[in-house]
Amino acid sequence: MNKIFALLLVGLIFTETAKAEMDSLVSNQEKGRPNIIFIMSDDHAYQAISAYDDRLIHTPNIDRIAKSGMLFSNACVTNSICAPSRATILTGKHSHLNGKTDNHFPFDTTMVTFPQLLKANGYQTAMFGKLHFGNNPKGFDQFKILPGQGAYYNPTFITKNEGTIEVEGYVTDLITDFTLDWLENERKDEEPFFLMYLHKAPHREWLPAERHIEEFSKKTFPEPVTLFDDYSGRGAAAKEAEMNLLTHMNWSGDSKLYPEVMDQLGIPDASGWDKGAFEREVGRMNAKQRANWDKVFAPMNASFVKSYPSMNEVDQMKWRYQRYMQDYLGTIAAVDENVGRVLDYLEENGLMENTIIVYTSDQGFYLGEHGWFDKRFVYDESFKTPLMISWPGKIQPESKSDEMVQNLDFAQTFLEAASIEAPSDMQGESLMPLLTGQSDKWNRDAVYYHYYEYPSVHMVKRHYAIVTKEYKLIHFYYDVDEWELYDRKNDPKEMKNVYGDPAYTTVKKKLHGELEGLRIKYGDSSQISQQLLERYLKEVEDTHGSFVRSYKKVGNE
Ligand code: SGN
Ligand code: CA
Repeated sequence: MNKIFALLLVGLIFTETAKAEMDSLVSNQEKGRPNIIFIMSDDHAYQAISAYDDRLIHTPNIDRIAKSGMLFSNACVTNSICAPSRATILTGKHSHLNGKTDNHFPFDTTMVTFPQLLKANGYQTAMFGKLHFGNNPKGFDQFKILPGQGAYYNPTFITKNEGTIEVEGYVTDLITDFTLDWLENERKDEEPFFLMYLHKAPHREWLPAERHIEEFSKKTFPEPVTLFDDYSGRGAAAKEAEMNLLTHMNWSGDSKLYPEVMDQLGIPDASGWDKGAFEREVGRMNAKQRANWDKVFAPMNASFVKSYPSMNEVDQMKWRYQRYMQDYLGTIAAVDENVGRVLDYLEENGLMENTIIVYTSDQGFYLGEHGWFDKRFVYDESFKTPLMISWPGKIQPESKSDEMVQNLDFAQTFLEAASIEAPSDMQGESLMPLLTGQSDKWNRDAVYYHYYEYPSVHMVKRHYAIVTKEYKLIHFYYDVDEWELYDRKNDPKEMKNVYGDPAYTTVKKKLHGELEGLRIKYGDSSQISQQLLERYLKEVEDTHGSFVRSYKKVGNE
């Protein structure tokens, strides 16, 4: 009798515990609480992902996300620069409202970010990699982030629990090691998780991992048709930007000539930080890393010394394009391999089932189009950004969307996926209808853009714009007052400003009206732009005086 009673009791306790555990798992699923992994690289152009375009590089692992989910061909940002893009992602607000208009000011930590809301609602949260906010992320149980831009070799990390640490190795591998370590050792099965896995690569100065240097140094890449763009047909902004491969790229820092080779050839340090950029990055290597570097770059420098005297500008431009692509794409090889490590881990540990996986970049990037590198402009290569999202069972594999979605939309998308009500002042749209095949519930046909960081490195003028699938209307302001209009269908390379073309009078009028409508909708105005400009000039005057002194003119927005 006693025995039977004991058995019954054990059975009851077991059932109750198991039931409680089941309940919590079931309730997670019932509440539709998926895990979310947000993978973002820094400056990763969609032209350098084979799911979009396989002419430059194969990225089989990143492509796995597109194959099992949805690929967006018209995803874009609200402000094409690093920290502002991240602030928009985390707050779900345009730059003029979240305050992070440029890379100079630290992020306002009183802003509500969606990870804080996820955490408050039972999500485990972790961030590894590049944030670039000038302060630590809020709402994260765990983080290891790079200070500022971070370094490629033997980088320093700011950590939540161990202070600042310096770690031997290659940044893309290390960020992944931290991520996998957290998934394996800190994550608890009972609660859903939100993970931000944020690569520094392929940001300038584009240092590939040791294992990829030689392989990529031997490749030759197809040139974009606009490599030798002379910017005729557009206004002052394109002509005056300082991001041309021939005239504004650093010889040593970017193209990897040794500083002493610049001296030997009499090439001046025109940017003032050319040789310093090389020392800052290559100078961090340990003896073994440096030996692997020199194995490839010593012969490259020696052959350049021989060929340079007979190179004309066209030859130099072609050489610099190839060098740029070899290094930029070399860094992406490591990103792709490491994304593969994470996807393999999820598959092997049964974590694919209820997990949303996003791959994106903080903005697009020029890979020689218009003769440029860098970003900032609302022109397509930097305005658009790669985006693919998988969620087994919810998102149709190999699906595609050409809707105008923005980095502004992530916060509300993730909150909806987690069944959490979004704060009413967030300005995006949840992508859930698009992801789940209910595109009739999606009715956005135009997006708003505003770039602020000027005067600054690369000298891309302040501008705001409306973009639809068919057209792009842009206003460059401050030290110019110029409008540009592009016909995206008939001029996809954006070589001809048709603002003054009478054939577009009706289109122009309609777009002006819609642009004003968007500015009202999102709460932007000339007065706000003026205040932000004054705040910027005051700050920049203190820290970057030389930029402002030659450009200080009255605003004319
Ligand atoms: C650095 C780069 C620039 C780049 C900005 C912003 N120069 O200043 O080319 O535009 O970062 O990049 S570097 O020689 O110092 O690398 S962002 O991704 O952080 O916005
Ligand atoms: Ca960036």
